[in-house]
Amino acid sequence: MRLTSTLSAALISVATLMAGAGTAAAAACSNTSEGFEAWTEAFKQQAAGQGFNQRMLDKVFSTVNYSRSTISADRGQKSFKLSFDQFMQKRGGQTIINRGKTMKKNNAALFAKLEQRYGVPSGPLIAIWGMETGFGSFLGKEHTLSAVTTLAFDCRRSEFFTDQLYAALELVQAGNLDVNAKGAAHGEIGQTQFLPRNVVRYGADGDGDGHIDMVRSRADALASTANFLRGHGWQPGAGYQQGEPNFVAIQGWNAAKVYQQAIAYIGAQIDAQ
Ligand SMILES: [Ca+2]
Repeated sequence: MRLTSTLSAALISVATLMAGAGTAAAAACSNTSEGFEAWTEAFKQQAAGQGFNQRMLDKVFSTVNYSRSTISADRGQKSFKLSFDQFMQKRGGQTIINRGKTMKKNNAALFAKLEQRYGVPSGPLIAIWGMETGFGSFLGKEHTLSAVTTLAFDCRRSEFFTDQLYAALELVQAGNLDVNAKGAAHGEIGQTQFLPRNVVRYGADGDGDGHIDMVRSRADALASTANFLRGHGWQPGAGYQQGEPNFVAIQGWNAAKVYQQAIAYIGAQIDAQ
């Protein structure tokens, strides 16, 4: 999931934060690493004031460092300008379709259960899983809590990522995020790359062990993805190609048109099996 997909969520989160503001204002954001320690100290106090466990906060922030690679990834973001064919080529669309069919076969019981529970067939779930992380094979190398804290401190989208940081703390406190977990450069978590707030909102315990583990549990990651689509208006039994009702839910996943088209196309190839 890329950031552009969460614009409306960002606006809501900012509004929520503004509504809850008036409490201790966080220390000033910065466009360099200068002041990071002071900012995290102020943030810790603010979070403690909101009821987060002090020992948990101490543990989390003892692992957090300013992430230059996150900032460099953030500054280097480019918009999608590829045609659909170029995009499929670049992302290895045909390989995802081929491997996806095998994944469908090998996880038939799981996908049957997800379709029954959420009304979402395996195709789009497998398309997302394949495109985001190669079916869980590359989750990213950034320390998630450092990435999110760095972007909360950085001025460019400080409010949005401050809300993501609060969501990450909620996940840690609930035992749903390991403090050492690694993921993508903007703090996207696990096999289908959810931002922390989306794990809080849509995270689902697909394997029934009492926790939501987006990193190690494919059942949890895929159940959460199905729940995300359902939460974005998925209608069981309706189509998901462009112009059909469920394409709207796919648009909620990623704002880039070629990405949406790729999910619909790859999904249809897999569902046709
Ligand atoms: Ca679980």
